Amino acid sequence: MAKLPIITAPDARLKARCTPVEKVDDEIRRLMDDMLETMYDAPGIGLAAPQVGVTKRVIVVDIAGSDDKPAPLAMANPEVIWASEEMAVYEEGCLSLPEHYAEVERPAKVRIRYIDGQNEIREMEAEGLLATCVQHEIDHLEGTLFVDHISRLKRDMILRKLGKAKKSQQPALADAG
Ligand code: K1U
Ligand code: ZN
Repeated sequence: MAKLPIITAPDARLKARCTPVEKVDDEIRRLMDDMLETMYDAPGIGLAAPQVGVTKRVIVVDIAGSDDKPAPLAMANPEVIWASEEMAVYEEGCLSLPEHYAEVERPAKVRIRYIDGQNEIREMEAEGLLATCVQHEIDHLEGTLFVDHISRLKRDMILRKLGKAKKSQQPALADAG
């Protein structure tokens, strides 16, 4: 397994619509394993392939706490096939928007269809933090970030701060590009 670098905003690669996986083969299983290692190391509770520069429809999630047994989920082509009318609000973070958080409202329960690591089609129902996290990760596959669900004023403020931070970390690269 390998730890992969996580892309931070602003970056065009985070705005891309990802392509479906045709089959979960060794290459995709390797990507899933690398993404899990990267997520645990960050640490985070989810990660989507575009965050590590891969525009494929692959996500990983594990909302187990540090004292609990790990409960990793790796999904290819995840899709929401049912969402509750009931909504829930969670304070969301994102490894691609480090140190920024905002409350986001999403369906409280969802049913997800996906392909697992053995190339089997599966369905699962999620609620609470798991439902929020899976929806957040599926959004990444469409090039949508949690800041796209909040006011334009707050979004622009967060992206401006991240842009400035990036420029000050890599002045030579930013000036050249
Ligand atoms: O997509 C990502 O960048 C991962 C993101 C997932 C997420 C968090 C909160 C609500 C919805 C989706 C994160 O994991 S941010 C880090 C985080 O939430 C966390 C880190 C350590 C312990 C517990 C949570
Ligand atoms: Zn995210």
